[in-house]
Amino acid sequence: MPPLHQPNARPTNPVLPGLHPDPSVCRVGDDYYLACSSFEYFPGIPLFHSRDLVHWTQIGNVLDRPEQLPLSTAWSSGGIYAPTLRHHDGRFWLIVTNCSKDGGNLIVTATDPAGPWSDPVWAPDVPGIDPDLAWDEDGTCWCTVAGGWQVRLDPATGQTLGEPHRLWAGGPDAKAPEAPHLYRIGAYWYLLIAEGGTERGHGVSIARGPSPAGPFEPCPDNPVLTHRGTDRPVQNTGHADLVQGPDGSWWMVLLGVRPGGGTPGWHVLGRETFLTPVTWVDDWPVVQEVSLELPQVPWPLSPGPRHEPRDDFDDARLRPDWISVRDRPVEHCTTEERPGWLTLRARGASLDAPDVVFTGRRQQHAVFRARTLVDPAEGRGGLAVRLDEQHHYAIEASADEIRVIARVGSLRTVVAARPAPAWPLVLTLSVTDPPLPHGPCTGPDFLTLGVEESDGTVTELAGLDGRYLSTEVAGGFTGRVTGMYAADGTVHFDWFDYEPLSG
Ligand code: 6LW
Repeated sequence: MPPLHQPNARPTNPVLPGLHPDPSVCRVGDDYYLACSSFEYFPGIPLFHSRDLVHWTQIGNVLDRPEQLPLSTAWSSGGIYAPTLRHHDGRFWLIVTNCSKDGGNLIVTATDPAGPWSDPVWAPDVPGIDPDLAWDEDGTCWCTVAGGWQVRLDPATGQTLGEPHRLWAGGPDAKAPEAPHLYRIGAYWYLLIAEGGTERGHGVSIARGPSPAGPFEPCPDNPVLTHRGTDRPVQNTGHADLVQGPDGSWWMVLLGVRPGGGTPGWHVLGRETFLTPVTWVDDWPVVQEVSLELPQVPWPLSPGPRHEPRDDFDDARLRPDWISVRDRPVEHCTTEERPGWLTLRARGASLDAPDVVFTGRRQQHAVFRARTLVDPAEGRGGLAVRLDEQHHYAIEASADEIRVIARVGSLRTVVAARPAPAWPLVLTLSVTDPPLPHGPCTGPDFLTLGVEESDGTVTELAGLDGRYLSTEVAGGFTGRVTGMYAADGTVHFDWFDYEPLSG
């Protein structure tokens, strides 16, 4: 099985495929660290390390304790939005919004970015989402949020100091001026923002001024990056952060999507993290268009992480890339009850319930195969591709039956059913290109759900169009997550395979 990035191959964009939006990056010496949004999933905020900006290894999750991450009132595509990660005064600082009734803006710190991260300090008076932290030469901390509002902040207590004031908020009539980041670069303070909304109109604009509080003069070439109205394969480019390499070169990380199929195009992997180089002309950044091929980085590439196709669930702790819906109490998800197996104990009655017991991993490849060995003797559950409560496909096993279930909006149907063969049994999912012929109405991909017979052959029970599990159909901010769930009783899983078939 190839690693996600072939160490010796030419590196490709996205540098973090799959549901990894709103990247925020900082460098400490030769090491880069990057954090992303995680919405309704627990643990929250995947944290990555890299030596070359191209190969990223997940070293943990910033919010990995239930008391840091109350998500019970977070709707799907609510929860954790848009972190800013910075290193200041010997510590890592991360500010982020938990968009839920029990949430708000919060700050956590760590000396080791792999954790542990502190308990949250809540900042209730920060006036919006997408908070940024920047410190000036006097040590004053400035917090800037979506809409161009800014307030001074004591990041140790979360207390705001003084009244919020409005800075620059993009071009006239700009939709959604958000994702601000403030930097001191050379003689100026720069305010980088996203505008146009996170859909096809997304873009990146910038302004500069003499102080962190402005006044800000917009760049005459705004937007400095947008793919709106182009036929480039990467779309929705925006929500960016800047970082300088040790050699003085500048780089932008940003989110983008890869729509597939006919018109209007559907993206299924969520918003992904891309990398693109930046040069400076007249003290304004010039951002290279984002391609699927990376320009050569001016340093040797590191080997990059190896991703084994199989998780045997032999470790007591789950790998950091496993995510669960809203929480993961040990009574409902554990590898210790039946050693070498993942045991899921149902709570919500199905994948449609907000308290579903589901643990999965982000879909990171256009074409892949997943398999799991399930023991449904004490319950009902199986293998699912989830976008949210209303958009998922699943193959579900009970002691006597196997069913394929499709939920699309308010429509829920059992697509196929058959008696269960002897269990434990292997459930399979393959995601492939849509069948030929391709036309303007062809979907982005095709999902086949089936069961492995004792001789290893796969009996396909259903094939379903992938468009219904796309962001353009489901709405929201996330992407597909593939994994295991329990809908009733207790279900055990011996292993889970995720094998990219290309990409
Ligand atoms: C985030 C906003 C955005 O708050 O999407 O693309 C929102 N940008 O900045 C959720 O990820």
